Amino acid sequence: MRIRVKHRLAQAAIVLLAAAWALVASAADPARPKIVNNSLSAADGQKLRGDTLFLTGTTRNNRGDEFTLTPQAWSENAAIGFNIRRLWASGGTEANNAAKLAKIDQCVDLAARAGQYVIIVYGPPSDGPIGSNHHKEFWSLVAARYKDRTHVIYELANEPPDAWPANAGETAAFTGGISMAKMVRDSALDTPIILFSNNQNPRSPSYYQQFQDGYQAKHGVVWSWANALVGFHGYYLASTAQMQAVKDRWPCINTETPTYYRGDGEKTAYGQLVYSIEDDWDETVRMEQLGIAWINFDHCTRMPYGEPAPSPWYRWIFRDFHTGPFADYMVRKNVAWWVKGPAAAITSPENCATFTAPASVTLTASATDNSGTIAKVEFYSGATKLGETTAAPHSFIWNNVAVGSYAITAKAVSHAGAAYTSYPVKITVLAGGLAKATIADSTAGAQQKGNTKERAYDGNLNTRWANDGTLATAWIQYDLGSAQPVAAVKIRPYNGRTMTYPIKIEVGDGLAMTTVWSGATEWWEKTLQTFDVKDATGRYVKITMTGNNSHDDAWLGIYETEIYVTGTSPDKPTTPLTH
Ligand SMILES: [Ca+2]
Ligand SMILES: [Ca+2]
Repeated sequence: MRIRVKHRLAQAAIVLLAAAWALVASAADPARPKIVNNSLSAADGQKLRGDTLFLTGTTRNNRGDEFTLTPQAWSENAAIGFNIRRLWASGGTEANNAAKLAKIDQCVDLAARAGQYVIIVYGPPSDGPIGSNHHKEFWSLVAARYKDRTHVIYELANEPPDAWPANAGETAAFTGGISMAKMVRDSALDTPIILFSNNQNPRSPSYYQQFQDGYQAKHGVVWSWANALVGFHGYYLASTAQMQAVKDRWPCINTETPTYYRGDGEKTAYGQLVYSIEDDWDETVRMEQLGIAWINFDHCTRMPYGEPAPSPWYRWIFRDFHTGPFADYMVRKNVAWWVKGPAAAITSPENCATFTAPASVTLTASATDNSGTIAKVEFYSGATKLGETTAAPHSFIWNNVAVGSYAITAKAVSHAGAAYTSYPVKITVLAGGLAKATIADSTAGAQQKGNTKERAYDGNLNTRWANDGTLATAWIQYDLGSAQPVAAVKIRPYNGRTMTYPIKIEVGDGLAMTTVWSGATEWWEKTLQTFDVKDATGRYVKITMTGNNSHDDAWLGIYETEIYVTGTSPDKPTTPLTH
């Protein structure tokens, strides 16, 4: 008897300890988020912004699902300025909902310790529409469990089949969702609920009106939007006007922001064809401009510019594939939000711009300061200060620039003395008197069917020569018809937006070739890159490209090539090379 009592006391102590521990963790939870301007903000007023972690059944993190259960996964992005993670809690074996609870508990605690909010999302259910079987079971286990955790948000269903535009009968399809929403709301009165995240775009306001009307008809109470939001994704075909129309009427959040490449048929890592929409290819920027909270679909990691990343999806958040790192890009778009203190971006000239000596280059920069005011912007070429401005627009004319290559930066300094140096814009100043040579013929190590070598010099920036997908080193050799004094080479490299790779340029008679430039291509594909090669005379110009660690390496190629020669005549005849 006494032993049993002791045992019971011990059990009670354990329960009390567990309860006390939970209470401590709960006390550290960030305060409830709030709906501000029809979107969701943290208690401190900052818009919710973040990315996604996966609990199970996917390797999308690229660091393994187990990474999600580490403190680092929840803390590292606070440095970026993120304040939320979306936790993908379905996937794997959906039947094991109960087995996931311990992991979700852990994530909820890790989020709180990192000062982060967490969205728990389920879906898509594989066993039917909203509210069926495993889906219903999941929320019956989860809804009440975290109701007192003030940093937790529930997203009822990710892209449920019945929320796809192609599916007709939306009213009928809401039946399960209307029941589920009631169950979750009754179990967690104060927890923000994100309704069914529509794929593609926010649906018409009538879609949500149908939900609201159906909810009231079935349950006899009005659905409250005081702590509920419309969820949507924006992969394609969504317009800013559509999003604005929804936001005007309902609280909303974008729970999957994709990255749009420009409208050139580029495919994402998911194999989706994406389109340029209003030439605003970065969904994040649009969300910022509309004042809508957003969650990137992938896990984002702070990446120093130019550092090889596990996948392009790690990179995107921190760099614009065309115009430098994400930070500078957002400053240019005037939607920077995470930089505490000054920030700056060179807005002109564009990266890889080319000038003719003696050049007069107008340098212009955007500068912002989220926590103070800008005292001055200093312009630099490398470590050399060129000049400074104290008032916007921050513009400075750099005169008499000699032949050479320059890395230009703008350094914003706040009145508090804090400073931020922009990502460099690289420009080239070529000697005067150069003429574009005619490329008469070419040979290549390999070529892909349809992307033949002639396309590398057909005058079209958007047609290309491609390697054959197997040869590790890609090379192409241009024949100028006769020996020419080669002074500079311009190319628009393929894949320049996603990687940089070694390149070698040689000039010679086809047998004896002299290396006139070697180094790495710029991370740039928007325009031609200029290589001010060591002047050398020869009939042939050979470009060799070596891939890095991407599987795309063997498809390296060149969209367009321009070879520039000086006006002087070749000093000796060259024996034609027979192929
Ligand atoms: Ca071309
Ligand atoms: Ca040169």
